[in-house]
Amino acid sequence: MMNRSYKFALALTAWAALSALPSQAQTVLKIGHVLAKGSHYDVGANVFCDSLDKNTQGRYKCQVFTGSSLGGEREQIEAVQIGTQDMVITSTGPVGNFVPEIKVVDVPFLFRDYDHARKVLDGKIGQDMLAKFPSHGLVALAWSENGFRHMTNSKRSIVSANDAAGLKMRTMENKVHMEGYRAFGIQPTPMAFPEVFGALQQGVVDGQENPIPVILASKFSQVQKHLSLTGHVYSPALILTSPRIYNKLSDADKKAFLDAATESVKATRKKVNDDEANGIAQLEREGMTVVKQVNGASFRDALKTPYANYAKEFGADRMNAIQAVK
Ligand code: EAX
Repeated sequence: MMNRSYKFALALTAWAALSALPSQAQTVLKIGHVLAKGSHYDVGANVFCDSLDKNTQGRYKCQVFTGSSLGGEREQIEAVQIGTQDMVITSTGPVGNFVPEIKVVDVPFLFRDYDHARKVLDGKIGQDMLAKFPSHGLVALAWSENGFRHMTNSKRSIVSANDAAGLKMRTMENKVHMEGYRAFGIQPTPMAFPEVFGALQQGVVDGQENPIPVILASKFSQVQKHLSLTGHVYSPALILTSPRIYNKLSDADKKAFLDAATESVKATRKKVNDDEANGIAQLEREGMTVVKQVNGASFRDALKTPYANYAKEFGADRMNAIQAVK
């Protein structure tokens, strides 16, 4: 039978041994995006966090801030740059204002389809662009995905480009998009994403353009009657952090971040595939009138002048190299 003092000595020894163990330093990363819980960005953010937690044995965890709670995409990118936010999953919409070298990806009709876009971005062309971020105070862990953008509006069905003419459409703060949309006869109104639902609801703008996953997650069917599957732009997304965080990581932890980003992108792309397959029927059930076959040639033909300008700005060779990827 152990006497009391022996038990106390035993407990004291155990406590001393345990407290000598290296404490598991834990970092909780603040990651934000502008879409609703359950959206393709949110699926990607949570898969990133779960994978990172597992890959680092709990040393790195995340707190996900959804629904523009940390502001619009431009604001969140700025916050990552200055260090008040650790990560953001964002479309490339405002990114060209921070990293001009990637603006070419926003050219309308540059990408043929999802397979083409994913091959370009995951290949040398896309990976070389990611290498441009650190000199602009950002680290791009991977290309993620927003999707092919389609037009919605409250006025009329859009079949050809001239049906869009005269409509006041919200656009992202993206000059490449705006130049192309002007050529369709649209009045582009650049606006941060958090303001879009309200602007549509109050009729400040007639319409907007976004991928099916965004239209679904943002419940635009409540404020927009018409959807036209124009697919006029492929909208990449990015998983961004800052050199302040990334450069202090060990090689093993850098790999853990990159592997978590790879898992995140797989999950986001799967959610985009699912939303593309099921979302249009859902939006019809929610009351939207959907034009499934648009006159794509009318939109492409309208882009002759912008394309000459894009070639001047980005280099015809660079654009041809992207389009040559099979
Ligand atoms: O990134 O601003 C936009 O229209 C974006 O597509 C949306 O915020 C998702």
